[in-house]
Amino acid sequence: MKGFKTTPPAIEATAHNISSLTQEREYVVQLLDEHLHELDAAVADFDGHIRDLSSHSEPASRAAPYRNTELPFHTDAADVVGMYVLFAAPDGGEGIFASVAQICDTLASDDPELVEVLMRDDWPFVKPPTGGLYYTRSVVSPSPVLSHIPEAFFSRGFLIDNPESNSRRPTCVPNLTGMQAYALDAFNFAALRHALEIRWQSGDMCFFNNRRIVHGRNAFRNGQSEKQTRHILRLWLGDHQFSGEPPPNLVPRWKKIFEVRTESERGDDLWPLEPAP
Ligand SMILES: O=C(O)CCC(=O)C(=O)O
Ligand SMILES: [Fe+2]
Repeated sequence: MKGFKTTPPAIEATAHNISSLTQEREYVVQLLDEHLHELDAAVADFDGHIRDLSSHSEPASRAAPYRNTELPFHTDAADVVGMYVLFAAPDGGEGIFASVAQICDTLASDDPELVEVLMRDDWPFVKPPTGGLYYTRSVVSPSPVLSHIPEAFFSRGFLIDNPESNSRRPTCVPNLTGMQAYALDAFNFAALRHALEIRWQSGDMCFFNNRRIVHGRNAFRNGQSEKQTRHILRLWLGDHQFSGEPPPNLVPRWKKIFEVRTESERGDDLWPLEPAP
């Protein structure tokens, strides 16, 4: 397996295809089978090793993806996300996916105010991309390239205090209003109603439009052997041509992640091949 920080053309083309295809259709989840092992090297180009590391040091401080607990619906920081399932869990760990447009349609027919609340620029997110304690922006925004299509950009950890996290929400940061908390719950329940659940098998690959699909996973239990230890490689891919810029507040974060680096800047920069303990 190679670990150089480059994005091979095959993967760049995949990001492009997913973005362009999902202009037409609600969403596409592409699964490839385990015979495509020649793609191993390409997909290993990223440091997103998703594994339960809670038995390593300081288990209480592990961020949610690196535990074996449920991950509620959220988006990552990318236009397209790729996942390569090195090993699936013998028990649980299914991926769950739901279309943001379908969720918003459901909310709009239940109570149109919910969509308005989600689209208002007053949600208090911690960890601003440009520093400071918090900033405000919307949870759902209209696509900059397809104005009627809603896109989502959020994860609950940035909006709600989590007693299990090592970075607790500072007390001076505003909490969600009652209406925001209600809208976030309603979003989650609507997503569950439309969810596509994927029971991963080792060797599966999946690429999806991270701006138009929210994702999560069920809790899982690993088995005894390495092959029964759930391990997913996660890629974040940018595709400005089809997706356009994210909401203005997130542009600095996207730029930092997807800035084009010259060959010399890359140097012998390597992605870690093992999950960090
Ligand atoms: O473990 C999974 O299936 C997904 C992990 C995930 O969503 C993340 O790390 O952002
Ligand atoms: Fe994620």
